[in-house]
Amino acid sequence: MPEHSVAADTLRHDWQREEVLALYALPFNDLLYRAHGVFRNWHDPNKVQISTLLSIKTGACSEDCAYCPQSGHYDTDIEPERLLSLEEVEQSATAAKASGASRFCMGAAWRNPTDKHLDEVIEMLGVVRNAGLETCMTLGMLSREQAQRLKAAGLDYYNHNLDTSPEFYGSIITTRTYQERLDTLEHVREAGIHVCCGGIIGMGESREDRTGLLLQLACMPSHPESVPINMLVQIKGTPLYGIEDLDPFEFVRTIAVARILMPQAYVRLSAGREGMNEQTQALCFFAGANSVFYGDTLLTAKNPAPHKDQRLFHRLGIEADQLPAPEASEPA
Ligand code: SAM
Ligand code: DTB
Ligand code: SF4
Repeated sequence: MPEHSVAADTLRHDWQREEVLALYALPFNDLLYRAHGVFRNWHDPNKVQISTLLSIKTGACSEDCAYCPQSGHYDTDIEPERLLSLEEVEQSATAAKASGASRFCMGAAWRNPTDKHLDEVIEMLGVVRNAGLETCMTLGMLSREQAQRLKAAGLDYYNHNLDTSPEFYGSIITTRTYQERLDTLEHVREAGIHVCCGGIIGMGESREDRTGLLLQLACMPSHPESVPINMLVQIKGTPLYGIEDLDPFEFVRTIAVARILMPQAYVRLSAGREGMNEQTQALCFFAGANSVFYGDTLLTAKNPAPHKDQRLFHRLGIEADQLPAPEASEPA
């Protein structure tokens, strides 16, 4: 927290459903004014943290997450791939560092890693740390022992999303329970790894469900250090393909409410930026988003091209980690 910001808002873990629904129901300007005030109290509003993603093991996943192009249950255009080699990971990490990212997040399409997988990803961790990057992994469910092994190997963050409210969850995923997700999050927290946990908006859930997700996050004994708010990326072949688009203002409201409930967290404007115009992204940054994924690809889906992001940040006067200034000759 910057020194000037003796926070007026205290960290609360007892948010009530009615309070959160009332925030959502505020006139848009009132909600953004309030969220932006909280944002300024806790953070430099002109700074954005950037993470780069790498899919270290793609596709053929046993889970049936209805949004996911990597689920083996659906016929999507994803070509399954084996676990990447150490050299491939090293190359990507070096490139991410050179392009200005501060954190490198490795994702695997697993329900959970086996202990052998864990040996392999722990080697990858060493390579990424050597490249001078903070490390993050998202590998599915973890046992208590596995979380401890990752901590001992120097993992900084673990991403494991709740995705939606407990009530809506069953219509999106049937192959693992909400409680199993909460258990993994507890193992990660207990091991002393920073928690990255959020969800997906625009899956046909109601505002009650968005509220339910944010309540779960905000009522944890410690708020996640990082809260990714993903806009559903609709992928052909998945059950959610073709669902009605969410009003972008409702997405901005969700960022604003997350910022108010979890003042200290990095709220990440995550997947879905490629389908979002720059004005909507700017509103998200005003409402309190202070982290993004940077690089041409997310795990498998498209993300804005780096030169576009550099231009956007430049136009908004936003400083993003160690990103270079945009080249005058870059295409718009
Ligand atoms: N397999 C691991 C797991 O599910 O825990 C880790 C990788 S998984 C792809 C990481 C997260 O990406 C999911 O929890 C989900 O929130 C997000 N995600 C996947 N597909 C998405 C999509 N089409 N749109 C938005 N977010 C998506
Ligand atoms: C998160 O919340 N979003 C990222 C990251 N955590 C791992 C993943 C988004 C995936 C979008 C679809 C794809 O690229 O396959
Ligand atoms: Fe598998 Fe993760 Fe995709 Fe679910 S979100 S299908 S667990 S890769």
